[in-house]
Amino acid sequence: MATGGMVAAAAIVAKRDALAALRDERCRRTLKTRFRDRTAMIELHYWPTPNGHKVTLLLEELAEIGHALPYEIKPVNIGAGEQFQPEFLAIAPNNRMPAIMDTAPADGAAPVSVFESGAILLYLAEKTGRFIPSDPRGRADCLQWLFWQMAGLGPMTGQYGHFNVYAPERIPYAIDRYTREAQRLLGVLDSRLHGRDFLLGEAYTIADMACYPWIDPYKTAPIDLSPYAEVRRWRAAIRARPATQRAYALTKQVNPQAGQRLSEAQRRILFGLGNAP
Ligand SMILES: N[C@@H](CCC(=O)N[C@@H](CS)C(=O)NCC(=O)O)C(=O)O
Repeated sequence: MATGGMVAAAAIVAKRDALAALRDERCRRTLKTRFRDRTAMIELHYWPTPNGHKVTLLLEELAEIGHALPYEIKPVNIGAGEQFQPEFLAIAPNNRMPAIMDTAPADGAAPVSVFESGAILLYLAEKTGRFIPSDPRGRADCLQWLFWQMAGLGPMTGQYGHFNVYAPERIPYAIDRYTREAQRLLGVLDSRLHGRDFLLGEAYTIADMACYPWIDPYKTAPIDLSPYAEVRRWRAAIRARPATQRAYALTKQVNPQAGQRLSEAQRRILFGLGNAP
């Protein structure tokens, strides 16, 4: 009887210790999360794709010049349909990443969320006063190239990639159309870069950061860059920047499968073929 009582008491003690350990572990995790959240000013909802890279290019450049905006990556696995989750849609109603949440906006009020990569670049450049000219002429120049990328280079090269890499059948008209359009835009960029280090001249700006990831982004359908010597020179200069190296190094950390062929399930999710969650 006495032995039975001791066994029961020992079981109670063991259970109590286990519960205490669990509580400690929960507390430790909560503190860790809180600590992380408190130091990260920008939550970056991101997946390593050309539009995602634009934002990490800027955040890493800011760190490089001593104006770091501490950021925390919240992965949005677009191949798994995470862009359709209600919490993400609440800040990015277009169900596309990237998006950011600025938890320390300049006015000290509630956090600010921004979607669309161009708007994010502009928001962060204005917040820090870096990588965008402050004079009205320079600013207009920067904005026209930023918008050119958002409305032209990005979408046209994206369609080039879609019809060359992802389309289930070969559609010569679409391939021709977007190849010619991508080439035309590369020609425009090449002319602009003639006699200039970067799009605006000597200064590297968010306009360059928006364009860079969209120069020949498809390894399995490379665009022939040989006619565009200025683009190649400019691209090599950006690629060599330490911030660029760090931004692109995030690719495999966030998505170890980056660069692999899409599965059928991923294609259905990404191309709106009816299986989005
Ligand atoms: N114009 C948007 C485009 C963003 C975009 O297309 N993001 C892609 C990845 S590069 C995406 O989230 N795709 C998810 C989907 O297609 O469902 C921007 O520049 O932010």
